[in-house]
Amino acid sequence: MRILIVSTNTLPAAPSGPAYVAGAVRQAGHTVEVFDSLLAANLPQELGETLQRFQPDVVGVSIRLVHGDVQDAAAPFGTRYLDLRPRVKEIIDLIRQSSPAQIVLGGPGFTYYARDWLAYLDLDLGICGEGEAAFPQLLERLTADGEVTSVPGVVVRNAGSFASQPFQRVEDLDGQALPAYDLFDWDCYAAHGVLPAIFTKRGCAMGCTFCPYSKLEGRRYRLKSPGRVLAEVRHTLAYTPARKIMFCDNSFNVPHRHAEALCRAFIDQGTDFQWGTGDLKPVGVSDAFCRLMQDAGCFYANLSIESASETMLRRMKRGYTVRQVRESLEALSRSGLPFGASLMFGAPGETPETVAETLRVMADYEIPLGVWVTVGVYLWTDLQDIVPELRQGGWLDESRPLFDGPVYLSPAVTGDLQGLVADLRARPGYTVQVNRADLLAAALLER
Ligand code: B12
Ligand code: SF4
Repeated sequence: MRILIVSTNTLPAAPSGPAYVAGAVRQAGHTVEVFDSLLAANLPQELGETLQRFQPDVVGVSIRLVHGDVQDAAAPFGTRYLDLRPRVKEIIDLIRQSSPAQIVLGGPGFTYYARDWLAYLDLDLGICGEGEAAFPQLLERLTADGEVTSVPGVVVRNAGSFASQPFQRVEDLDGQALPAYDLFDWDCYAAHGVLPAIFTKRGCAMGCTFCPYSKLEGRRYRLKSPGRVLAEVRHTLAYTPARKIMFCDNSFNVPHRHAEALCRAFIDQGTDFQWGTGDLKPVGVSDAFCRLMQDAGCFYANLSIESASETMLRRMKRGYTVRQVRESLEALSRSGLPFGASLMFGAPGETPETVAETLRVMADYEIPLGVWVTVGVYLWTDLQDIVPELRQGGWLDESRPLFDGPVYLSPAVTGDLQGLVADLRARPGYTVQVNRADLLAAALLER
């Protein structure tokens, strides 16, 4: 079959999901092309031309984000909310106008809201969860008898009702196809400041109350071997202009022995590339580990602190203490490694005192690449523990659709949100994103 994979994401990020899925479909014997909306200067024309020329049988549409927030000094609290659903709809409408191909939805943004998406876009087929095995299986069924309802992770919409299968996790990550980064135009990504990204494992043993990932990917780690990660790095860098790659794991350094094994393998093989990670947990970040990362070619790490209040770390079940946050910041500061840090304010239990505790800890350190602060917690799915908790507490109405992107902000910090944001912005190197600032601004006006 002829398969076109379309990435709908229009905020700059590596097309990692589409690349892995494209690789898997190609390995299954199909002819594959990719189209990334991020790079389109004239979306209707370029997508239309691709569809006319390639004549796909199936278009796999990857949905990464549903809601986005971008910096905009003129918007409330300096953050402009983006509802990305109309963009996805525009892409789907363009596909329907130019091609009779079967459309199949997938991606992290689809998994949360599969039924909502199918209804919103008036489509009938999608796959939740990891696509490497399920998407080729679905294509096999489409080629055979069209009976797709037993494919793992499939969601089928038929005359307003839905049938679905639980999704299956890919066990043997080493045995999967390499990400098809060769199909993407990397000079264009470089112009958008986007580096290629690969993942080194799946799973998360932590259980942070605001995050669904230990439930989605499972608490048990599924690790790629160092040899496999190196093969992916080499394959990817063969097609990209920079000698740099990002690891897009949920937490690069957990489990610790895996991160160490990767670094050692990079050193043993004579590192000729640099790598970065947007998610280093403040766990086991010692002088020795920082040195190992540097020797292995690390050019950037973001320490995902989120809070440095003991009360909030416990409440959010982050799995580390303020002491570990401090140890990590100290080791990173001593190492000279360029690093940034991220904080998250406003989860259940947050108060002006817990915010102040966190900021007091942070004030003791210089963070070379700055501190990224997110205010407000998106409520995506019931798989986030705080969602059922907030429903039970009466804060979140059963009937309130999560597809509309509600955001929670602890009432104790809502009172002086203006003051909090102004204080954060005044701190050197701090960047503040207020999630769904439009909602919060409206709620504050109502009071
Ligand atoms: C790494 C990451 C980032 C990095 C990206 C940098 C980089 N180098 O890639 C950074 C830190 C910049 C980032 C930023 C943001 N992120 Co982010 N990020 C992730 C993370 C941890 C991994 C994404 C990834 O690449 N995974 C690896 C790939 C291979 O997996 P995948 O994309 O899921 O693809 C698989 C399946 O989804 C499926 N699939 C994918 N496409 C398709 C297509 C078809 C047809 C099929 C059948 C299947 C399929 O198969 C693939 C292979 O298994 C995810 C959480 C997670 N664990 O997935 C959040 C996640 C994608 N991010 C999220 C968000 C919200 C953001 C931000 C908007 C946060 C913000 N600032 O407000 C920004 C947006 C930035 C942007 N410009 O896009 C959300 C999206 C939620 C949603 N539903 O809208 C996620 C899911 C986390 C969460 N909160 O749950 N992010
Ligand atoms: S926030 Fe990170 S560490 Fe916590 S559960 Fe989610 S993926 Fe795991």
